[in-house]
Amino acid sequence: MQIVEHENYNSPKRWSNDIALLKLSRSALLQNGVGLVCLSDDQFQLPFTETSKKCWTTGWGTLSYGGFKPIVLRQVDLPLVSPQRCSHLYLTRYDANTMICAGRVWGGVGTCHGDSGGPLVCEFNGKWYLEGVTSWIGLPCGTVNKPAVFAYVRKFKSWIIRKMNNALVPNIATDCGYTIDSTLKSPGYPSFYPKNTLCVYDVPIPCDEELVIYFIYFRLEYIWHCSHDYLKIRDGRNRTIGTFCGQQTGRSILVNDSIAVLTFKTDGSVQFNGFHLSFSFFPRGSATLPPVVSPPGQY
Ligand SMILES: [Ca+2]
Repeated sequence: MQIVEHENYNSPKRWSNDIALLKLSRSALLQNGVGLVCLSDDQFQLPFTETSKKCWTTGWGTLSYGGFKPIVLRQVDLPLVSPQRCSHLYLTRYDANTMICAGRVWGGVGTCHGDSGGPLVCEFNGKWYLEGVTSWIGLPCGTVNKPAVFAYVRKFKSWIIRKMNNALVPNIATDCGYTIDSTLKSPGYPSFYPKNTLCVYDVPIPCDEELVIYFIYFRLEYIWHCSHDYLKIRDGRNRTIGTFCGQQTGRSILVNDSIAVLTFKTDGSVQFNGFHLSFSFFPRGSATLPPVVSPPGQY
């Protein structure tokens, strides 16, 4: 696992930029209790003024100030608190560029010790979006006019995407090709790819979108079951979408998940020119794949 901390954590104020990314060494298994949330989206307006519209936070933190921790995950709905109001309540401690506040005026509910790092999610059009990461709260927790403060995910979106895109560079071998304008070329392309290569590329797929990988050019050594050289495409649930070798130029592959993982492996003999792929993103359910005529060597 890799931890990507924010470079400006605790600056300019205490707990400013209180956010980090975890890159898992393998994909999480999505199942009961483990799911995905959409990254906040600027097309939806945050409900600072709609007191009827609540956002929710969850956590394993203490049930009262200095109290016990729960044995089940707890959740509570909280109205957002406007930046003006939060700035008024917390004065010098509040950093409008990196913090967002939520809580009821009279307190009684909210975050407390042990909840930090948990989510603040809001619903738009029937989907849940991550808008905050639990950071700190005025003590004692749950008192009047002490809203919970969260890392302001919207303000970190470009930072998150930048850090995630850095993950698009291969995470095992070096000299594994590179990306330009949403395309990926095999190492050495258009010349022969090297022998005994293993490259793994992660392609993050935005929420509510699906990915079409188009093989602009594709030529690997062809052998039954692609056991010598291959490009394997898997999704975030570790399901294999396809393992490809031989001549596959013109093929399109659809990935409907949060990430596509591409593994390129070559053996010690017989090289070809490799591949040049392009990545296109479409709203989920809207991509159409052109038919491929008599594809050789795909399993
Ligand atoms: Ca080979």
